[in-house]
Amino acid sequence: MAASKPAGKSSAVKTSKRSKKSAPVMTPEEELSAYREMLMIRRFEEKAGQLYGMGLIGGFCHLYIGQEAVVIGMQMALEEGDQLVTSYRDHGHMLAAGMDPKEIMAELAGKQGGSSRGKGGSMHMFSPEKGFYGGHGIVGAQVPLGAGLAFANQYRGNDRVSVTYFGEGAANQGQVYETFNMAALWNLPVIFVIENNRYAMGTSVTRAAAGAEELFNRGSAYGIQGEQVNGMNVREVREAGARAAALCRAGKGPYILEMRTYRYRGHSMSDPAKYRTREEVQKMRSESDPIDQAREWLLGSGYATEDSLKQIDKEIRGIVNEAAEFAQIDREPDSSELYTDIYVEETAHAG
Ligand SMILES: Cc1ncc(C[n+]2csc(CCOP(=O)(O)OP(=O)(O)O)c2C)c(N)n1
Repeated sequence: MAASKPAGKSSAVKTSKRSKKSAPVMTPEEELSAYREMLMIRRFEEKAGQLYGMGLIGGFCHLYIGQEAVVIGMQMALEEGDQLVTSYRDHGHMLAAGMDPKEIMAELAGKQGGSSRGKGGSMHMFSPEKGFYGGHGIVGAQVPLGAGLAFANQYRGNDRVSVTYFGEGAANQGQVYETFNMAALWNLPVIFVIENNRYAMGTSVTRAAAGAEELFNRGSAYGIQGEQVNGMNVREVREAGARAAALCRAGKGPYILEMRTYRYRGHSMSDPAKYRTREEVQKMRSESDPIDQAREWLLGSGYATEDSLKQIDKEIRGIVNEAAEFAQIDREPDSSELYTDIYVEETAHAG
């Protein structure tokens, strides 16, 4: 753990690596629910990858496979009315927030039943009613937005917490530090979740980030506490998330959680991934997979059987297949939609 000097208003800024703590507890129901939700993201993303390969999804598409425990653990730590905002690697966050898989898949395929009526695609979906504020393609741009949500909550005097997700690559962006400054100055109830999946597009974190081993410590100059979390373990994520949310609700925000995680697939759909070995990916999959860990716990403790887990998988595949079918048969947006929901000069389409 790096020694961090007291800074700003905090008399003692505590930053730490907590991954080695004793295993946090979840009830069997919670464990089963976490398993189901993570599997939903995994199967959804696998299907999205297939549809992309078939040419049914165009443009950018960034899959979340491998990182499922982060958003599910965090979501389990939140309460109704809390909010989240993230980058373009956003399908898992939308599912975790409770958005309809059909709407998400249809949006990926550019269809009118999509959540942005087929005009936003993978990186631009929103659902304020579910607390999901996007889906942003500009690296780091969602970070000030997340602090803005927190400011609004504080201003309104409600008890809400906003969770702002960004990658370890985005953690090098200047606007992140402007945001840290304001968030700390005003004690905003925001949790900054750095999803450290080790690679920003094609660059390893160790090549691009100074102090790559301790990104949780990046807020210490502003007096922001942080900790490192095993982001491959949904229990540890949930426990850390609950701790961070409680601090924020007690007026002691902001807080940084650095989730150590891993993406199994390429950065986007066309990525030769020459920056890492197949063996590295295989090792993570076989030794740290978040869904396998939950599965083993459920089987080992007798709260599930091979058959009951197969049944869950079958149900989830059914939901995902239905979403994929809908995305294929639904219509493209009408051409009259070209000029709705966008900023456009009135004369731009005349004549
Ligand atoms: C301001 C800006 N610069 C560059 C890009 C191109 N770009 C898209 S994703 C990405 C890597 C970001 O990596 P990270 O923040 O670690 O997130 P991850 O993709 O690993 O989830 C880059 C450089 C962009 N979209 N926006």
